[in-house]
Amino acid sequence: MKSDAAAILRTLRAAPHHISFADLAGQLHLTPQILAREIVSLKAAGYDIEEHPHFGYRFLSAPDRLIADDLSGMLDQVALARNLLVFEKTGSTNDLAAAMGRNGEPHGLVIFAEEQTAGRGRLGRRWESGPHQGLWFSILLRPRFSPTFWTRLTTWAAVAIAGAIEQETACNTAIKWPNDIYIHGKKAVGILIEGHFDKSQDGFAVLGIGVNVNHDHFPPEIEGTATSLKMAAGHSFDRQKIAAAILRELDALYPLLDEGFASIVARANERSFLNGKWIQAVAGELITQGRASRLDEHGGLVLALADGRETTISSGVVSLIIGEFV
Ligand code: BT5
Repeated sequence: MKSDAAAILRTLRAAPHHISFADLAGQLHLTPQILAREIVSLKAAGYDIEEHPHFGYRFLSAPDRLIADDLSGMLDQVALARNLLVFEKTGSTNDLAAAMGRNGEPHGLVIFAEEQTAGRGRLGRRWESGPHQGLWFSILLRPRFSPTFWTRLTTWAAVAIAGAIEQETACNTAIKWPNDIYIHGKKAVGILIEGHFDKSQDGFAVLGIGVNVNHDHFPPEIEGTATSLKMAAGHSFDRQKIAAAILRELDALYPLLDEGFASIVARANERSFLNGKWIQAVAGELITQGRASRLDEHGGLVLALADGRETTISSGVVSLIIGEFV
């Protein structure tokens, strides 16, 4: 897509009503011939643009494809999405972003793939990322703050993504510590943060995000635990709009990672799926059982143990304990 087309889309999307041919051409400094030609190409690419004989143009819908220029056009001023790429198919977007990070790519690279053949979760677990149904993307971050605070990234990401999804879908979202977003008790989003440190250069982090958007069903292994925005809301969504909302919210909350993290933790506590529930956390060899009470100021999960003591876990795989606590 050329920049004229991206500018036309940006203006049409932002217009509350129809916009006349003359106004659109004037605002974008396009000749009538170029404007007419670009509109024809956009329609041929699957954009639904109404042409009213008196009122002019109105944006109706985008094709169900991620288009880098269009998405970038929706993210003006979003530093986190400085450079945005879309691949039709790749192994894992986290691997692509890491490879570009090792080559010195600066902060704010976003890589989407319409399909991942080796999408992964934590501990090498598989992440189901079929074509054109979800948002599978990774963001390259070069935080300016000390790596000791990098553990904050998961809480920041979860709060921003949960908030953006709630705004766009009107579905209630809950954060299942540390890295899942649940809707109606099932997982709709997974987050995977990987830190990369190399003696020869500053370190960087890759934030991987998987959002189930328009799935109608899932493979048998996860059908009991996974959901999509469509399954939760009862209708499908424009994936680009959801992606843009998530990137905007991540960008807006990014400064709070450094100063103001307490407000992110407060939001995470408000949305916590686990608070008040009996859980078992497994971190390497260590297994801890207790009642999740809150997130602490670093985003760690505070557990009340059966003997009355408290302990905090900073990472791990958490499952609910159903039935009596022992
Ligand atoms: C996660 O891991 O939830 C992190 C997932 C991150 C995926 C993104 S997509 C873009 C980027 N590129 C990548 O390669 N990864 C990131 P974890 O907490 O370990 O959860 C994994 C578990 O979730 C699996 O073992 C399944 O049980 C379940 N699962 C797999 N695919 C799922 C899906 N699409 N929706 C819901 N649950 C799923």
